[in-house]
Amino acid sequence: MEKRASALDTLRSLGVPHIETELEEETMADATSGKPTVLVTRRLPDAVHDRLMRDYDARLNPEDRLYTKDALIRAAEGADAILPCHTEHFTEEVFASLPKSVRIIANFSVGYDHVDVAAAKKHGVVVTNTPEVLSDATAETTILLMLGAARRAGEGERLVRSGGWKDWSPAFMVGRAVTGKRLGILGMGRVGQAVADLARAFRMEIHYHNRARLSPDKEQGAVWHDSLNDMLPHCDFLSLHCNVTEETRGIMNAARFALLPDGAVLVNAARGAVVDDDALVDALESGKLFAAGIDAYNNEPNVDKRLIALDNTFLLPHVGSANRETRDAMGFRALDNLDAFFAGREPGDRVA
Ligand code: 8YV
Repeated sequence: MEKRASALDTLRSLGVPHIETELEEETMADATSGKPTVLVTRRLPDAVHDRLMRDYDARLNPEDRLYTKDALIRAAEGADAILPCHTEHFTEEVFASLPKSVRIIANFSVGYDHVDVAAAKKHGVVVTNTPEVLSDATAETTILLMLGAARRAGEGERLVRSGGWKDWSPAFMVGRAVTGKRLGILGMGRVGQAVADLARAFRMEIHYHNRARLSPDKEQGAVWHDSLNDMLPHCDFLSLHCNVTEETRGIMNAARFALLPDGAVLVNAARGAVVDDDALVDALESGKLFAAGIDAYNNEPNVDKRLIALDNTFLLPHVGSANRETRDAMGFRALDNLDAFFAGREPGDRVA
């Protein structure tokens, strides 16, 4: 009991948020057991939570509030690991201030552009991600965005809900066909390939740009372009699935939108950072793009107001992987990585 009180006092004095909540019991565990302590930044799916609580001493965030940088650093005091999402940013500055006790960051995400990998290496912190398990979910979302943008689903939904739907005619709310059109995929990794699989059901002609050409069994007849600029004129639909790197940041700029056929549709379920928003808005306003379906934005969750104001955008709130099965699998994958690390093995999904 004494130990419990002093641990709570320590955490309070460090300014760790949520300490007055029902989580005191769980927060306490790390002061009393020999299990590794994991700071979990966001609320996890129930099944993942249960496994976490069984195997680790967890510091949780029951209110699921976004940590500020300073609160995150304070909350990590004495923790052995952090299990964050893409909502927390691990910059050089954060790594420099993180307690030395933190030896691994096991992300609950496949994307890790929120982590400065070079800084992690410099500070000797291992970083893992959760590949594979969310490819199908993200591909489903991509098809949803493609159809939603092409068939004006957002506009139609808003019209019905607002009570503004008054009439019907053959000219009413006409969109673009998806079936049989050309789909360009930028980044033909696991998600890009899963999107191509689904798009084949729409008899789409698949083009892709990737650093390396895929083997014929993976390519399945898709047309490889060794340069993005060469691919763009062939894209009635362009879907982005590349990682954010110095090379791909803002890769869809004004010059590249200009290379698309008139009336093309852009889909982004990857990261906002690969698109230059000014160029995107211009292309949507001018009609160069018929529409855009977007799930990932610059400066999330503060979506560019110009994208919100446009009728020809179909917008989702970064829900690419948001189904129960996938979120469970992502959490288990993050825990597998922690388990391996604390058992002295190499985590399967190590990226730094
Ligand atoms: C995740 C994603 O849900 O895994 C990713 O990279 O973009 C999403 O689908 C999210 O990032 C969880 O942190």
